[in-house]
Amino acid sequence: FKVSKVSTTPIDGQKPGTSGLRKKVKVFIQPHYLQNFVQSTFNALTPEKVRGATLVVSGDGRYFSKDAIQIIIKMSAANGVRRVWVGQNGLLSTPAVSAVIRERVGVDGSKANGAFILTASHNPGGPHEDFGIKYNMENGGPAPEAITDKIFENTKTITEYLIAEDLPNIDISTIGVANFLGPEGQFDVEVFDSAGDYVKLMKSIFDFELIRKLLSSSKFTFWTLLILWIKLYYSWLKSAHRIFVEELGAQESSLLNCVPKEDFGGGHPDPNLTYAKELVARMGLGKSDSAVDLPEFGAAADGDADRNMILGKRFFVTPSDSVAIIAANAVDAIPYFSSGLKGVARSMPTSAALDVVAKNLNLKFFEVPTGWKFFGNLMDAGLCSICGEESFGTGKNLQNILMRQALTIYENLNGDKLVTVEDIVRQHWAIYGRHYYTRYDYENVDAGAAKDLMACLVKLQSSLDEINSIVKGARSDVSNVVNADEFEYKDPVDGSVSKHQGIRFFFEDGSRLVFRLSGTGSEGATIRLYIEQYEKDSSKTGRDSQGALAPLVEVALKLSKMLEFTGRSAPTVIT
Ligand code: VG1
Ligand code: CO
Repeated sequence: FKVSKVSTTPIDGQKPGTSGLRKKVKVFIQPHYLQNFVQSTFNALTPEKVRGATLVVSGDGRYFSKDAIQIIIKMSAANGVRRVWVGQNGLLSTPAVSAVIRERVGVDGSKANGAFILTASHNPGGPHEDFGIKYNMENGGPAPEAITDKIFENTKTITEYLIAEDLPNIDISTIGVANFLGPEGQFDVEVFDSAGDYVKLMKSIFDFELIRKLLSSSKFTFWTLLILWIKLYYSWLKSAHRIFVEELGAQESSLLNCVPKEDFGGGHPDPNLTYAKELVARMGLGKSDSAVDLPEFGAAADGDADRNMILGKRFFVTPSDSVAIIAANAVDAIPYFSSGLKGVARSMPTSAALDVVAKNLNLKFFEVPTGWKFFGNLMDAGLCSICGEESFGTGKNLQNILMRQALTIYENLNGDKLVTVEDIVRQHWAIYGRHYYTRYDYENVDAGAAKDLMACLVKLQSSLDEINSIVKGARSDVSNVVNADEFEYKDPVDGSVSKHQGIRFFFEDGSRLVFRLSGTGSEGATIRLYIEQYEKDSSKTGRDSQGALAPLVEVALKLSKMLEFTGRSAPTVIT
C-alpha cells in the first residue's frame, strides 16, 4: 500500500471528556473529523512510539463503528503501526480491551501497546445518537490527562493526517490474519476471538467451579436465578454467553434480549433504575405481590460493559454499597484477592461506604476525581486493588468485576438457607452502618444555565455563614454545614493536579452534598447532584432511601437554586 498525506484544518470541540471524545454521529461522520482526532492521538503518543506498535481497535459495535474501524486501520498502516488487532466483528467491551492489552499474545508472539475503543458507553447509539472514541494505554487503562490534554492541543493545530487509502477493507467478521506490505515494511491485521482472553481472565479471578455448583444446586428451584440484561451490552454478549451459559451452566433463557443492534434496539444503555425499566420490573421492584416467582439475581451493564447494576429480588444495590461490600468480602470470596488487598479507591462523589470498610480493615484508601483514568496510576503503583464509582463501575487492576455476584453465590453455598442479595447488603449495613445515597441527574440542561449554576456554587462554597443561613431557611432538621470546597486532586504517584472537580458540602452529622457537571454528554449539559447521609444505628438502616434523603434534597435544591437556573422542578434520572 501507499501512504497519502491528506491536508486538513483543526476542528473545534475535540476535547476528550471524562472518558474519551463523544459526539453525535452526524458530527463524527463529517469529513476529517475522526481522522483529525486519530492523527492527533498518534502525534500525542509520539510517532516514534507509534511506529512498530501493536494496536487494538474495537468497541461496543454501535452505529458507525464498522466504518471507523476501517479508517483507523488505514491510518495505523500509514503511521507505521506494525499490526492491528481487531476483535471479531469489531466487538470488544472496555474491560475486554483491557484484558486483551494486558494478557493477549498474538499469533506471532506479539503483545499490544494500546487501543482505540470505539464507544460512547452509556450514551444511546444509532444514526441520530452518539458515537465515541477513547484511547487506552499499555497498562490497559484509559489515557491519563497528560495525554488527553496533548491530544486536544494537537487537534487545534493539525494540518495533515496519514492514511493508506488503497489498503483494502478488512473482513472483520472472520478470524484470521491479513498481511500487507507498505513503504516501511510489513503491516498485519489480526481478527481474533473477542471473548477468549476475557473469559480466561475471569476464570483466573473467580472460582468458576463453585459458582457452577450453585447454579445447578437444588436450592434453586427455578431458572430465573440469574437474569442478565444483554440488550444493553452488545459488546459483552459473546463473553456473557460463554461465561454464564457455557462455563457456568446457566440456562440460555436467563440471558435476555440477545439480539445485537447498532442502536441498542433504541434502548438507553445506561444501567440505572430509569433506563433499565424492563429489568427492574422483572426483578419485582416496586411490586409487593409475594406470590409471584421472582429471580434472585439480576444484572445490567452499559454499552461497553464497564458498569453494572446489581439487583436482588425486589432490591436495588446502590453501587457505592456494592464496591464497599466487594472490598469487605474480597479476601474470603474472590480467589484472586485471597492474599489480601493493597488498598481501595473510590471516585469523589461515591459514598463513604468504602471509607468505613477501609478504616475497619486498615486498608490504604484513595479518593479520586470522577472517571477511570485516575485509578490507573494507583493500581500500577501497587497502591490499590479494588476501586469503584457510584455510577455503577467497579474494578480490580483496571478490570471490571462483572461477576461480582460471586459474593452472593459463595455465601449462598455456606449453609442451608438461601442468602439473598438483600441479606448480604443488610448484613453489611449491620456491621458498617448504611450510607443512604441517591443521585439526581438533570440531563440536557441549557449549557449556559448549568455553567451559571456551578459558578454560583463555587462562590457560595467559600462562605459557611451564607451556606448555613440557606440550609436553616430550607430545613431546620438538617444539621449545619461544617466544611465546603471545590474538589481538587493531586495524584500521589505522578504529582499531577486536577482542579474544578465538583463542589462539596459536608454536614456536621456526616451527610454530604456534591454538585458537578457531567463530562460525557454530547448535547447541552448534565448537572449531577449526589446526596448522601450516614446512619450508624443498625435499627435505623432499613428506611427507604428517597424518604430518608428528602430533607437533604430540599436543602440541595435551595443551595443551588436549581429551579431558578434550569427551570427544572424534577431531575431526568434518579438512581
Ligand atoms: C460518567 C460517570 C463516571 C464514569 C463516566 C464514564 O461521567 O459519572 O462515573 O466514569 O461517566 O463512564 P460524567 O462525567 O458524565 O459524570 V462510561 O461507562 O459512560 O465510559
Ligand atoms: Co461504560
